[in-house]
Amino acid sequence: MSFLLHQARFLVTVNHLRDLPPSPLPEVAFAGRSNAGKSSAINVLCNQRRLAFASKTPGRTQHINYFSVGPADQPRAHLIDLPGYGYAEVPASVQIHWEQLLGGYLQTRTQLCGLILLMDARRPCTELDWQMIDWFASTGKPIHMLLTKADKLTRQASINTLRTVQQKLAEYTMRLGLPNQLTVQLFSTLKRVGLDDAQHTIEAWLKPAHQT
Ligand SMILES: Nc1nc2c(ncn2[C@@H]2O[C@H](COP(=O)(O)OP(=O)(O)OP(=O)(O)O)[C@@H](O)[C@H]2O)c(=O)[nH]1
Ligand SMILES: [Mg+2]
Repeated sequence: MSFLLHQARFLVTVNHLRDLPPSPLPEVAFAGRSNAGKSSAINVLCNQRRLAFASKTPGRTQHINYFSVGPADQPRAHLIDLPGYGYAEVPASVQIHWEQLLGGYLQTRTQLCGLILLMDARRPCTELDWQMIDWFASTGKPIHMLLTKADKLTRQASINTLRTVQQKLAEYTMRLGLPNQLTVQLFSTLKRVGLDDAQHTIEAWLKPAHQT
């Protein structure tokens, strides 16, 4: 099942929308607050230690990083590590650049099949997370949320958080009359929670039927 993601390599770093690869291959992007665990999730889902650069320093990933998946001589798709948002100690000019890069990419990139939105399970659904949901849900494409670092919560607390977020998403889609395109699960790279479900979702999005 995870065969596709387990063949992955770095492709390119992009800092401007005009530099996005012209490739028509389908892509899945990973977004979330700075430090939410995007780079760590890409590494674990691709079964590699240092594919995407994970760091204790928030704001480490400041550009759009592309990874190719599938056989090296015949890549089948791209995974995208997006710059984290909500990092306070960043100059306003840099913050504005990030927002334009991120918003532009999410709303205009036709190759993008779906968004993986990572939120720390201890503080999910912040204002900026809702802004990402608003931007992307309007495209009609699916968002799958990972409640990361679930290992930091007790089992009961993580289940309660999952239910609360599910409820909020159901209310949101109903209020906006959207199809049921928002899903959520618990996730931990440390304890390897939810890897199969996340891989399955991504690979289902990347299947050829989704490339239209
Ligand atoms: N306990 C725990 N820590 C995690 C988990 N996933 C990531 N971390 C830690 O969280 C920190 C941030 O992880 P990154 O993957 O670099 O986060 P990011 O979202 O890529 O951050 P930016 O690139 O700054 O946007 C690192 O110290 C990771 O080791 C997890 O499942 N459990
Ligand atoms: Mg990162």
